[in-house]
Amino acid sequence: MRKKLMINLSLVLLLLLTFSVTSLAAEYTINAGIGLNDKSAQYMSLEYFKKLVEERSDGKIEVNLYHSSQLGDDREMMEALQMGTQQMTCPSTAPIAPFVNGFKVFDLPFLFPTHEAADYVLDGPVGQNLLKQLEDEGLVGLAYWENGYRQLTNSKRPVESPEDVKGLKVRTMENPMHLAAWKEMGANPTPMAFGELFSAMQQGVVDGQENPWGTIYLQNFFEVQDYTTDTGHVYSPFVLMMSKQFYDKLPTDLQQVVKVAAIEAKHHNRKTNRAMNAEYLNKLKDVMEVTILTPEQKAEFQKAVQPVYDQFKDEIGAELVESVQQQVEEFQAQQ
Ligand code: TK8
Repeated sequence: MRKKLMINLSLVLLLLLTFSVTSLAAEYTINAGIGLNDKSAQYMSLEYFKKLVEERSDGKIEVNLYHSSQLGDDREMMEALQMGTQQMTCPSTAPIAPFVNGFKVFDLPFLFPTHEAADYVLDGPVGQNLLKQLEDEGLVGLAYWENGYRQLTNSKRPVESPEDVKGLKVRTMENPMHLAAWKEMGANPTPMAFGELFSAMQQGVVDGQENPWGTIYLQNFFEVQDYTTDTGHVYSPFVLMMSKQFYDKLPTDLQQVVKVAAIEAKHHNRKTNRAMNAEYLNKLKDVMEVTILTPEQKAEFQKAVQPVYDQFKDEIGAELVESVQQQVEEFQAQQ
């Protein structure tokens, strides 16, 4: 009995020692928050980022992950980074627009014809220059990750044309481009933080929303939405970003560890997200009425939202809009 007690005691001591050594080794703590839950590709890629950073910093940096808006909504988390009370987040570009106006360009409808065209522009000079502009706002843009093509869901009726959208109360991200696009189709759009969305649909405050297939499935939106349509009306990038206050405190070698891990996790994220979105569209066919638009039907949506370009071109910056469109054409010509 006495021997057994001694063994248990030494085990507890060993555990305490290990824990204290690990926490002692961490000189820097990154608290990273996102809005999606821990089944999302975004969270899986953050786990991969965490692994790379903790290993390559020899434990000098520890990364704590918080999902499902535990640390606040996208805007609140970006403000926390500016204040230095949180170290990382990964919002869609849409809520970034109030911080750096140029990010609005990525929320122009039907801007990117393919994932690869999006990668080409985001990883090219235009996308990278916008990331650089975040630094004036106390944010360090590390890499573009992927949210994906946004698809409409609703609880009222199948949607095959812009006509079917008329009168639908559609939740949008807090971004004027999204509001304008749905107004052009005759919907009643309501901007709302992601964390409030599920209960708003459940209570009928909104009839519908739009997000990639992975989000629609993994956040259980199908429990409160009966119909979905592959509108694919906007390609949403995520921006993995860090508090500049925190980043500037890191020694150069650890800044490099973070930057390289963000890029490696970007490739992991795009690959995982694309595979998951294809898989979850199939799963949604078992739980929702899925409308797959013909090319002619999709062209009707593109035509309906075209006025958004004229409405916002000057506000975004005509030169920026034209350079992105030119880069897309350049990429398409190489295919
Ligand atoms: C999650 C959001 C979400 C976005 C939205 O934090 O708000 O609908 O698509 O992914 O960023």
